[in-house]
Amino acid sequence: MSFPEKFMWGGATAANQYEGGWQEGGRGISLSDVLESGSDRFIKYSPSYRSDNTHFYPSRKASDFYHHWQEDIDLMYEMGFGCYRFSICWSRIFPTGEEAEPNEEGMHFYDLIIDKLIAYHIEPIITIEHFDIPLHLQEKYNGWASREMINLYLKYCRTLFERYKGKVKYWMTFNEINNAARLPLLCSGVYIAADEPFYQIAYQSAHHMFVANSLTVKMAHEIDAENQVGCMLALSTQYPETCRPEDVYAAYLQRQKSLFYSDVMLRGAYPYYTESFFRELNVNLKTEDSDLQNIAAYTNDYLAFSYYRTVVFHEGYRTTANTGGGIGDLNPYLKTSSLGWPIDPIGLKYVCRELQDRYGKPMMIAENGLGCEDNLSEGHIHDQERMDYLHDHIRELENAIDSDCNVFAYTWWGPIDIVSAGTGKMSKRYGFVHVDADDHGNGTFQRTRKDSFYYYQKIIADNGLNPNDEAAE
Ligand code: BGP
Repeated sequence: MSFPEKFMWGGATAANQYEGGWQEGGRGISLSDVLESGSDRFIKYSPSYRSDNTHFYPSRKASDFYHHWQEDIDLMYEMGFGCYRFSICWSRIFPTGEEAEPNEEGMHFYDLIIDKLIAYHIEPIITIEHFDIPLHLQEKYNGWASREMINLYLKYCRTLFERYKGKVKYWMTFNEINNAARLPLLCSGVYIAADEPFYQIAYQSAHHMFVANSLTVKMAHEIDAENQVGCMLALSTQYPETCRPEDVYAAYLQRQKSLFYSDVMLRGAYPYYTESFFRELNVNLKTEDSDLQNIAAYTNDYLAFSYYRTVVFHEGYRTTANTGGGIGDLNPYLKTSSLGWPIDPIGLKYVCRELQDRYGKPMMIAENGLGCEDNLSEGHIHDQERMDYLHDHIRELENAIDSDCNVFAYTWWGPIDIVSAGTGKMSKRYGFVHVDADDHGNGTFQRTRKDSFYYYQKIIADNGLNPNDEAAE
């Protein structure tokens, strides 16, 4: 068996890490434009950002897709992409988020991209919000902490659904929504001061996002019955560190904290464990009458998730919010990448089966990839580490599909080098295509195909791994 004939191979990017052009085409300032590169990236933004030339704000230039989109889509086509997942920058459409009418120049930019993808038979898959709210909405409302965000988001969604009706079918509401109570500034545009009730604010924000998600599904289906709206979560998993029942139980509870989000959005209700979970965290949700009805009535059509690495978890492990680090320790049975991330292809199969069991909905691997530093030698990049990672994950994905997991698409993260969300640096590269830019945004931005470019091209052409081709073994 293996990959179905219509399986969609492609890549995924996010505007805030790839697009650049931060002050062009009438675009408003986005929260991501004021997040510095460096260790404080997730917890604060510089109040002096408007005049600050001493810090580097990686999103502002990113990979300059804004000026390279034609060339980049040509490269995607050359690799054989059947789909491309990308996000729209909200502040390019509504510069502050509060305008009545969209910014036509911003819309036009995405029109061109979508039309070119369609001309190449590359299915556009749009993330409506990927770590990227208009800065104004952060400053005025503290992002999703405020209920006001729901209507502003729905106005933005309506604009997209109406404009791209008949052109775009696949949508995702929020990137990695289950980071809302881990990285609230990045995920939901919410700043929580040290003396504020962290979980109360974070989960209240998540509730607003759940309501917005359900109403977005409703709206998308009303505008075009063909629309498919996914939810998107980070679902790399944690194993128990030992077989001590205490550790096994702790790892299970930790997993529930993530699956909580998909339980709400795919099963249409807060799960049974919500009450005890919220009691423990002192969370009291404020809801309106119709919220739970909408959540029940409008569940997502598919589950998209990112999968990078797995870690181990033990009783008493303290997860710290806002750090962006992995949640758990290294697994001694796994090798790590050159940048220290554990590599666990079997975990991908495990997670696919777990999620198939739990939800039985179509699934998409929305992000998978290896970030490492590349060496350019005489114009070539021999990125064997990346090819090995790709090969091993595709092999296990194939196994999952062979055992009837319903996965319909795979989009490699950052197929053309982009800025890392975690580090804010360019030197952590995921691409099959190198972008000549350094950690300070200097460079020619020239694109160069790496060895992995041809390797992925072959995987796509063969619709999976060719058993006779052991190149990356
Ligand atoms: C996911 C995000 C992406 C991304 C990726 C890789 O959490 O959705 O935006 O960048 O992780 O992480 P990093 O860039 O930190 O290596």
